[in-house]
Amino acid sequence: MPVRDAEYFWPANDRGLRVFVNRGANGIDGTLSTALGVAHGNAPTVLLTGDLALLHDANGFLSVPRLGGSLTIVVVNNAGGGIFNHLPVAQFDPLFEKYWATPQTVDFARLCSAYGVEHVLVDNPAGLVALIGKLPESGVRVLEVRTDRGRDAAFRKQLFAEVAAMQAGPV
Ligand SMILES: Cc1ncc(C[n+]2csc(CCOP(=O)(O)OP(=O)(O)O)c2C)c(N)n1
Ligand SMILES: [Mg+2]
Repeated sequence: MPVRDAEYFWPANDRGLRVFVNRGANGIDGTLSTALGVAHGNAPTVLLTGDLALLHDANGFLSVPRLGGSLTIVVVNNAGGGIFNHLPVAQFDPLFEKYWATPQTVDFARLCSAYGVEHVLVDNPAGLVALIGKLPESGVRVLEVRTDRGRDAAFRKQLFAEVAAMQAGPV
């Protein structure tokens, strides 16, 4: 969902940021490696990613020592695939949780430590804004933001319903 949320909710601006998305055939594979490639030799770069997408390419961290530049990874950790909460099958628990949401309980602090990468657990919006407000010139760090898949999906539905109601109103 992070790429979709950016598409839905990021207001237009004139900051001149360059945006890359790793779509391909919709694969979540290779996301970290792509971001490291984008960051290499370029301006300080931010990767906004889900937890499963990051884990799918965890060994991408092996190329961190060769990175020329900086990458800040913001991982929205909702402990599984939140995108699937938007499918009709989401009503069918416990099969939904096991086979679609695919929950995981990886300790990202320890995963990062294994690769020698800095990790920060960010527990409030202001903290996140402060940490990405000034990007480092070199190195890789992971900023972990924990969220709740079910609550996120319900909140998106509420926002979309409000927008639809505004559009349906008198012009
Ligand atoms: C290689 C590959 N395997 C499986 C999928 C199916 N798939 C699409 S999104 C997704 C889960 C993404 O989870 P996460 O990165 O945690 O993001 P969230 O939906 O929670 O925001 C999966 C498994 C895929 N797109 N590519
Ligand atoms: Mg997720």
